[in-house]
Amino acid sequence: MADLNALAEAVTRGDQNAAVEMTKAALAEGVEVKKILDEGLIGGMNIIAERWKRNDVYIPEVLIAARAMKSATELIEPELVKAGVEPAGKCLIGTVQGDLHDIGKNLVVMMLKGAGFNVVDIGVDAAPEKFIEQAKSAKPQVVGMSALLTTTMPAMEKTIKALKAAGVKAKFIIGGAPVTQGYADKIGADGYSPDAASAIDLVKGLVA
Ligand code: B1M
Repeated sequence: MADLNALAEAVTRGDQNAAVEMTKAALAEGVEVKKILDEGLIGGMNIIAERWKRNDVYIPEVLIAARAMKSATELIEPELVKAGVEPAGKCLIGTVQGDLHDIGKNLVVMMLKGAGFNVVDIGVDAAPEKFIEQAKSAKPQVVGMSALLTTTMPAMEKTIKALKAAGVKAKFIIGGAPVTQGYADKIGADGYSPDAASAIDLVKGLVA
């Protein structure tokens, strides 16, 4: 019988082959796809997120866990669509204009996907106009901005102002090494998180 705890364990170990094989077996046994996703795959990513917050694991372990989760999720995506399983929420994320750093942003995207969110990633060096255009078509509940340079932090304020002026109804969150809660408050962001694992809690709180 399918063991979803073992699947979660395989994800936390970053064991891509085991995660894929166990997901295939669970599907073949007729286990509900939402159960495979929630208890097996998201379950595993939740464990790794908690370990990362406690500094029990580091970025490479998170990346390989996310890779295992991604491969297994690809198998169940068509079934999820058929079953009409709703994502936990929708987010749009990009690195702001002038900034090419995307390692942290990509981690945030992976962790959110791991937590069951539908994420639209608009890449790096994203101008306010790009955020507006993509937000208008994707209609996310949360728009996230990443910046790694002190010189590109002001682009976050510019982007939030432009999104608000364009009438985009979403919560705006920011992050990146030089960013602080004080800066988020100053520029009118709805939230800030210091790392990708706590970004999940932040986004969950904002969409609740
Ligand atoms: Co750049 N770089 N870099 N760089 N780079 C830094 C940021 C720097 C601190 C290095 C230094 O001087 N000590 C410095 C910035 C100084 C400053 O502004 N105060 C710097 C500089 C100056 C530059 C250039 C200007 C260098 C040059 O050309 N003269 C140039 C700028 C290019 C540009 O963007 N226009 C540049 C270029 C590059 C590379 C292209 C070579 C490369 C980026 C590759 C890539 O991202 N694909 C690079 C790298 C790798 C770094 C360092 C070494 C590492 C950054 C990183 O990936 N960290 C960095 C020095 C350092 O940090 N030690 C440095 C790991 C990552 C997981 O952490 O991104 O902080 P981080 O993300 C965290 C959190 O911040 C948070 O969650 C993540 C995971 O926990 N988070 C969010 C991030 N975004 C979030 C969004 C959220 C929530 C949380 O909600 C939306």
